[in-house]
Amino acid sequence: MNKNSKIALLLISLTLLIHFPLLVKNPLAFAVDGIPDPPSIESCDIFGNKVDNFTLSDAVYLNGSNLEPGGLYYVYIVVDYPNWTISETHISDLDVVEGPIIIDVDPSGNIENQPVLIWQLLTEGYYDIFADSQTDGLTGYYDEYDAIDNMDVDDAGLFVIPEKILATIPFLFAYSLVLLLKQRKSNGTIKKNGKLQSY
Ligand SMILES: [Ca+2]
Ligand SMILES: [Ca+2]
Ligand SMILES: [Ca+2]
Repeated sequence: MNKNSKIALLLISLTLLIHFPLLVKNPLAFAVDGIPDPPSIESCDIFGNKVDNFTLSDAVYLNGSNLEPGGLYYVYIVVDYPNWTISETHISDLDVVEGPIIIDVDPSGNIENQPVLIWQLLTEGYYDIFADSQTDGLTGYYDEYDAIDNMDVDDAGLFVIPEKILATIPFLFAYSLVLLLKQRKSNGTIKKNGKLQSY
């Protein structure tokens, strides 16, 4: 390859490098233009930080976005449901543990005064959250106007465990680490004066 060809190749490469992000981004930007993001809800703490693992003494709060502006929703905490299907899943398919909690949506599509408290006096288990629009779509059915909190922890939107288990996890981890180090030490060898010696 002569010098000019190399320079040409370099220029083409640089041009592609500079424009590649635009080439990738533009079709996507075009595809999503005008299509609003789907309604969304998420379990969180009192400060609005996303939380998926709770203990029995915690309280569950909810954040929401892209909901129907000015709309009204019924929110349910349900036992983790694996088969959410648009237009098919009905409230009678779900094991409701809390709700309906009535929430209002502000003009921006967020839950009014979020985060809002949706569950106290928790019980152990894996759960999803279902926000069923009462002002759009089919009430009682999960449809495209609704939002669910799902698939954060395995298949569930959140889970609740006793404090004891949560406090035990760091202890068990530290204990396992000590055992592991002890094991390695008792099986280990060191190099001393060029020879491998057990210690
Ligand atoms: Ca609905
Ligand atoms: Ca689920
Ligand atoms: Ca969640």
